[in-house]
Amino acid sequence: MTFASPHSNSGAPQRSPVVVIGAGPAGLTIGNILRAADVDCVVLESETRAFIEQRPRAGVLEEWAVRGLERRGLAVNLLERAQRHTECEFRFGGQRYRLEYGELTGHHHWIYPQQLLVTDLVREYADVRGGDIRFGVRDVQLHDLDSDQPSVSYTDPDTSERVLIHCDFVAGCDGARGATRAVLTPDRARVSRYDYGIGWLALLAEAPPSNDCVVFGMHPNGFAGHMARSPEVTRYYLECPPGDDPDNWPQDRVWSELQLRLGASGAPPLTEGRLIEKRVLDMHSYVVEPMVIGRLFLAGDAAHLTAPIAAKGMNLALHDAYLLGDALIAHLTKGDSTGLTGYSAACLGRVWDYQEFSQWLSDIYHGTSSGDPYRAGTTLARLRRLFASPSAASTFAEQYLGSGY
Ligand code: RFL
Repeated sequence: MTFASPHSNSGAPQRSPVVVIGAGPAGLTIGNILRAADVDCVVLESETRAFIEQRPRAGVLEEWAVRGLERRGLAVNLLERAQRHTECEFRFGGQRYRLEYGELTGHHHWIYPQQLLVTDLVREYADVRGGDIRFGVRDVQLHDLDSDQPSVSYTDPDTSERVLIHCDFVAGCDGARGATRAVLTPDRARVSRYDYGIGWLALLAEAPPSNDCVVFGMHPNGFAGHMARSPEVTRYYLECPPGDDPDNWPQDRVWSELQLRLGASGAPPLTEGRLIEKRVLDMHSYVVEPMVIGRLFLAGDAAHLTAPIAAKGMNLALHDAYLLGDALIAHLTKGDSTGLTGYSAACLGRVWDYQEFSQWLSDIYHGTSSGDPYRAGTTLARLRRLFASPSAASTFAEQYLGSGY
């Protein structure tokens, strides 16, 4: 089947070997890899540069992912400014339990807010490597993906004219709600979706971290999480009913519930601050298989969403980007298609591994508040095992760091 839709072109059609849709971590990393090899591409982004440079999301990066950025000359600021984390803390039954995953594995996490990484990647791509990036584009459409002459069209925000770009390949890096969703018809790709049936109130507080590491609180009222982002800003999560209204959570209620769910003997109270983000996430995940549709190669959240349970999404986006960037260069500069042919399978192994770990961790986070005494009992047994059995702790550490894959 050919995915084609009528397109008009107000100006002369343009041409670029690769069109990247979306300037998130995945799209910008691919753009940078291509530019470093002198392969031209156009990055199309629906938001403004200022907006994407300030959009707060992830913050936990795995060591292998940062090494990948470093190898490609993309981690200079990160390595200067990011914090290293080697431990996490579980709180349940009023007690604190420390898991020293750095000691167990020799590996660590990096904490670096996603918007800073995006800022670094845009600057490197557009200002240093001379890459073509077009912000504020509207109504992106993909055409003729099954031919060897695909194209992408969009409406220019300044002239309101349609622009058509012919290319060899399209990199679909436009996240969970982008234009590439329209291509995912059941005859082209299988989308496996998992709904956790719970909500998380995702919060950003103008307050310094209250602990020197990530804290997971398992409380009968629901899960709560604490994650450092910077010396001034901390991310918190509170389990809530799916579809809950953030207005049901005024500042006072948020802080009293966080203090309660994250409270434990010997733990100082949380440092409170103004809430600068408050949104409800209906926790779900999905995986698109295959991640290739004709000449469209999906990467990052466009191909697989991982609920932010185990902080895996941005790491997976970078993994895809490394593989796709290198495979496109091999094809376009040496005629070697091995990487492109194996791309989907090479990504999906890690994707499913991380999906499984997120699901396992979700059971731990939410078992004690499920209202089901049987689930609460097995959850507490798992938690106790994590701190009684060195091999259980090592397995957790390896999966949490993504170092064993
Ligand atoms: P992004 O970052 O969503 O970027 C997609 C880009 O595409 C643009 N776009 C379009 N452009 C053109 N035309 C269209 N039709 C378009 N539609 C969309 C968008 O504006 C955007 O700029 O996808 P990418 O590159 O795949 O990166 C994925 C990550 O952003 C995501 O997985 C993480 O943020 C997930 N995540 C976390 N991942 C981690 O690895 N560690 C974490 O600690 C972590 N914490 C989180 C998270 C996600 C969260 N939210 C938003 C659910 C915490 C939260 C609260």
